[in-house]
Amino acid sequence: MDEHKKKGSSPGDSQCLVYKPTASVIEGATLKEYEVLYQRSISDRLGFWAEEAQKLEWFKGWDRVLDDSNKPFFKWFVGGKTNIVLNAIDRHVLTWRRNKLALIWEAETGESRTYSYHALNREVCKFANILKSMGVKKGEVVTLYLPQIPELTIAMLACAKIGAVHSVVFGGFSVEALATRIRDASSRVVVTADGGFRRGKTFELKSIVNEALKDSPTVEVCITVKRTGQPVSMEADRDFWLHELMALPIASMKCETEVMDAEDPLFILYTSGTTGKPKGLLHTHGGYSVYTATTLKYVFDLKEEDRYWCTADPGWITGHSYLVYGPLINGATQVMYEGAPNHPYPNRWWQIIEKYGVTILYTSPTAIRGLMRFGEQWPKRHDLSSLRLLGSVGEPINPEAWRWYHRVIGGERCPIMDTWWQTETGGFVITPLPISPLKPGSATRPFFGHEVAVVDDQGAQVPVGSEGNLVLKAPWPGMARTIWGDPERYKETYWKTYEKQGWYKAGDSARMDEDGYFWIIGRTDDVIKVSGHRLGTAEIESALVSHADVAEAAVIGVPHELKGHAIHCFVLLKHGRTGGKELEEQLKEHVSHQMGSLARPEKIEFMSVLPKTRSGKIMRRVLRARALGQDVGDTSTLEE
Ligand code: 7RM
Repeated sequence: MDEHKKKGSSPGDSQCLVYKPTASVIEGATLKEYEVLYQRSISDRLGFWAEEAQKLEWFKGWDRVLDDSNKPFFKWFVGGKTNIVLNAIDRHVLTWRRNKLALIWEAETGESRTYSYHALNREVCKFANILKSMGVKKGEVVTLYLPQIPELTIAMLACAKIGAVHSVVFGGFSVEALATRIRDASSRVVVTADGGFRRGKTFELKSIVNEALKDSPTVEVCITVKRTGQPVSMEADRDFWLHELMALPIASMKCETEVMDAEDPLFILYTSGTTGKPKGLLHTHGGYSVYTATTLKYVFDLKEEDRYWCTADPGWITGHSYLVYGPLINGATQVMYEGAPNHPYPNRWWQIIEKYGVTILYTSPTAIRGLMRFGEQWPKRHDLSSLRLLGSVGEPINPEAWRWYHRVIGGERCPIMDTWWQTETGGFVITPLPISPLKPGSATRPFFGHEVAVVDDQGAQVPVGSEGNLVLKAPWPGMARTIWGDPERYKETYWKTYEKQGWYKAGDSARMDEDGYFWIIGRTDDVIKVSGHRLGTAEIESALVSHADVAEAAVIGVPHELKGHAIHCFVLLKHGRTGGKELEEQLKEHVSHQMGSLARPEKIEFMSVLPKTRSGKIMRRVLRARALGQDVGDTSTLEE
């Protein structure tokens, strides 16, 4: 056994080895005093965060680090004035970093572009001036629906710069999902592209926007990026091509960064919850800047000379925090790639690492499992020796995938940062640091400033090794402040269960082992992680019910080897309709069209009755047990 692998313990994995950091990792790490700093961050939480916040630029310093007078609506750095763009761009272009590469973008097509901090600033200013010329005001929500191209990053920064609030809708979502989000945010302006490229084909965006806009009365302006050149229909006085606007004198390269209160909204990002419509989680300029910058710096030990690559799409929180804001605030050089990992061949990612000398790779278990399937020969053909750190996010990583990632991609020298966090947390919460001893499948221990526990429904700590609810005991700067337009729901969803204790309920179940390491099991609500994408059963169900033949539907997630979880649907047809192969296909197509192909059901079962409680709630637990061939459990509340 290698020196750095020691036998350890973990629930459910008797073969568990503990991977100690190699000498070179310890040597290179900025931070070696984890215990000391962690203890300090707990005993003087506000002092710790104030010290980190001081490393950033502020137009004006804060009066109070934390205002907790109106729990759970916490405020951070109260009285402080900043703008995330002040830290992500403005402060860099005043130094030598103006000529440093901020972004290296490559597309599946092989096309590539690079932006220095200076060039990024220029594009952001121009875009910001275009938004202003369209009448975009501070505090107004602009919806962005774009493929993974630099214009998405630029549009996000342009909104932030002028104090507008961006709402990015993942380009993989479709008509209904988009329309719901535009309506909830009451957006007046939408930014999109004609389409995008994936797996050698083009996909449509503008035509989906056009369809969604029929149901979105608030939208007055739609700006479109010409990406694929596919024909699209443009409406006079509403639709504008970005490149035409960029050529106008209004798109000047000079634009002042708006002075924002630390607590002013930066963005909303919709995410799925237990029931009903998706929740627009709100993040703010001050706390979110401090949190994303600090977590990324420590966890990935980010250095000036790194080439950092986060494979996430900016349409998800991982993209917001660790592809757009975190890396830019830290002045990093990063790679952004548009396309599938295995197109045209399964070596696409390994080729990019070699070509650009990537030093840090941050991706998802789904991607790793998918690439692992093609065998070691694909990564073996490339020189991956530039890599020094790896990351994983989105779902629990199974130990087998972890070991493959560690051995084949990381050459046994790169520690894996398995980062547990959520759209709601804004950034990492449970995560290793490069110097942490690692256990494959565990996100290890809480980040600085966090106290995390596994408790029962009453809030009592469960015994070591037992399953329970994951709670966060103290506020942190990156926390979502509210749900857009629905503060009650924010309170209800996250803070109600442990109101007495004042703890945040994460909605995950977990175990803690005797070393204080956390093992995430999965969601306790009706959220499904499909290939790391967060989907709600409710939205898929309403897509199904919008089909003319469907009376009722229930959706569950079942374990899937590659995707983590897959979508299974149980459908009750309207009187007189009969199910069959053809209708099953039709319904799958219907959900894809309404929601996006990521929500395409794996399986549809036609039922004559759905299990319900006497009060009429569908018992998904019963369906799940049935689908997995398990004991159905207590069904005393089940109606006949
Ligand atoms: C970052 C992100 C949040 C949910 C969360 C968990 C699951 C995320 C991990 C993980 C085990 C991880 N935001 N999750 N990271 N489970 N290990 N390292 O994914 O809002 O889209 O989803 O994802 O269930 O509650 S998210």
